Amino acid sequence: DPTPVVVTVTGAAGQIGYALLFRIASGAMLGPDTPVRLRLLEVPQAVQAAEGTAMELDDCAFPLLAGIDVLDDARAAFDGTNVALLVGARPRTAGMERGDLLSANGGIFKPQGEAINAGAADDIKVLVVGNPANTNAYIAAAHAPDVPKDRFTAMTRLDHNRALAQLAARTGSHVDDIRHLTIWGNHSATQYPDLTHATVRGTAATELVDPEWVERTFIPTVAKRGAAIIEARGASSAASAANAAIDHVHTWVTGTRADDWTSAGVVSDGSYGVPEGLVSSFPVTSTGGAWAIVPGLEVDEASRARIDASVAELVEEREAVRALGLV
Ligand code: NAX
Repeated sequence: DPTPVVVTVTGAAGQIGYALLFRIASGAMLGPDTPVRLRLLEVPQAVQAAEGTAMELDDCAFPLLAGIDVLDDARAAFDGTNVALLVGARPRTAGMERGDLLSANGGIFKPQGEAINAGAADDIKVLVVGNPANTNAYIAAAHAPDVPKDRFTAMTRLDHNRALAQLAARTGSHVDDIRHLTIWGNHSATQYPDLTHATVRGTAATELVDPEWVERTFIPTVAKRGAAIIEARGASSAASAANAAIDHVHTWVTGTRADDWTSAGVVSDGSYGVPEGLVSSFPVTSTGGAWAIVPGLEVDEASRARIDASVAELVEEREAVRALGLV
């Protein structure tokens, strides 16, 4: 039997955790031939709830599930980890200043970065879901100097999938007919869902939809979808977020299809004018377990302005965490 892949999920007792763990254990993330060993990391007060989820995982009798540990210690949780899904974060509460939000998350992602640095497996892959995801990934990476920077990623796959769904609905096509959509920048309302390179069944998307729909409907609908879900459901997106996390890691491990790319927050190498070192969303391909930013795309003037605006927000967040001494 192959050695199980160790998958650590933080925030395991939360709502995304509940939607995520069963799919990982069923093989949806790493495939039907890869056994997994789950490590659930929670804060002490939520360990009991995570143990309840572990009981339910046992009760599924998943053939691929090699074992489950529930832990409240980051060092133990990331020891030997191959895939880390950092979901647990401090949410912004009413009236909270950005500095307080970043400080609270620095208090989570700094020690987790250190624990990954200390004990994770050599092939560690990290996906940060917990918000502010890009900057949390930046903080974790900064505290893991021995881990290659390209192993730290932030999730914009949910935004990507939302953009696919909106464009498919508008063009009367199926999501699988669409290629080359991109989410640029921060996983926030400033993100830029870009269809200037997208095709629908081989036809340029820009020939199928009018610019006014793109500006007034497509971009804001994708960027504000999280708020719309909260409004409708009375709770933030959980199953779709978990699904996107599964998609992100699955693509990372198995690769993108030949004629397409996807979107992920990765550490910038300076491409497209995004300052080196920032964790920003780009069009990316995955081959052999490594992401690469798609090179050489033409960026029109309107796209340039939108990318710059979202990247400016990332720069501000980086300055704020520097000023707070978090990196
Ligand atoms: P919940 O509040 O349901 O769960 C969060 C869990 O994290 C809680 O059980 C909490 O005890 C745990 N936690 C807090 N600090 C921890 C620590 N230091 N170590 C381990 N666990 C810790 O939130 P949920 O709805 O599951 O959302 C989780 C995060 O995902 C939030 O930050 C949310 O903003 C973010 N999201 C990110 C998305 C993305 O596309 N990148 C989309 C969905 C979601 O909004």
